[in-house]
Amino acid sequence: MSDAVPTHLAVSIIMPVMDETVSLRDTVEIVMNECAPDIHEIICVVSKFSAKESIAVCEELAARWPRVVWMRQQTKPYLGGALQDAFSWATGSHILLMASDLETPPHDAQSIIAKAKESWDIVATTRWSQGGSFEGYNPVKFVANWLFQKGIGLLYRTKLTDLTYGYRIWKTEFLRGHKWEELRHPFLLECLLRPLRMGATSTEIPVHWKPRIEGESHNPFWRNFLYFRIAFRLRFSPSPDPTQPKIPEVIG
Ligand SMILES: Nc1nc2c(ncn2[C@@H]2O[C@H](COP(=O)(O)OP(=O)(O)OP(=O)(O)O)[C@@H](O)[C@H]2O)c(=O)[nH]1
Ligand SMILES: [Mg+2]
Repeated sequence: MSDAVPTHLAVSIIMPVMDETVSLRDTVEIVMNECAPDIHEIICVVSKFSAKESIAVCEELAARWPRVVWMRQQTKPYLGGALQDAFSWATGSHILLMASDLETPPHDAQSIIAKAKESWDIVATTRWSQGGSFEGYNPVKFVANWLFQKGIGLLYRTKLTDLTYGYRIWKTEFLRGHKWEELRHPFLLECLLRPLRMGATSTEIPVHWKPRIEGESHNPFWRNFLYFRIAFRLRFSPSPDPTQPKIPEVIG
């Protein structure tokens, strides 16, 4: 770790948007109020299926912060496709991924960025340890999620405890040069596992998860089983770079 803590980062915040309005506006207002000096840009990624009310809010926010907030339509399909596109558009030194449905509590962005200044390659968040928690989470999903985190965490020998939660920051270089495979929600796992396989250092901070207050999830429960596919495929495929350890010796 480097000793010198930088005063400011240049963070590209990526927010995928489908049917959020109030939640999207709250999210952007909170991060602009609390993290503005570290924000290089906020990219609102919309799809051709995004609600016109949501697109109107993106336009309103872009007009309010013209050199910071911008909106662009994804070219690849689904959530994973939107994120693959946005990762390639981002020009900041760091990429912070968060949702626009308030399920990634925006007041925590400040602590995530502060932690990233300590020079970690990845700062993830966790609902599962150190005081992280859930409120109103489906009980079946809760148990399934716990089992998945424990199992896949062991398989990858990582100390990170919430591998599927899409609220984290990376040094941008760790999201470059990958041949991404997942187009749907399992991309949230793939974009963590591939950098870890490159040897990225990582840590996590606890957050409290609350369900969205508007719009709906775009991930039906049965599709969560698809997370296993990328987890196993990556674990047992050859390391991308033979000079890098397949599984980092020490993580976090
Ligand atoms: N641009 C774009 N945004 C999406 C797409 N799918 C989901 N999103 C947005 O991405 C964020 C996360 O999606 P959700 O469907 O809520 O997924 P989640 O909360 O991670 O998953 P669950 O807990 O399984 O519901 C939300 O703000 C969605 O509006 C998509 O295909 N394109
Ligand atoms: Mg959500």
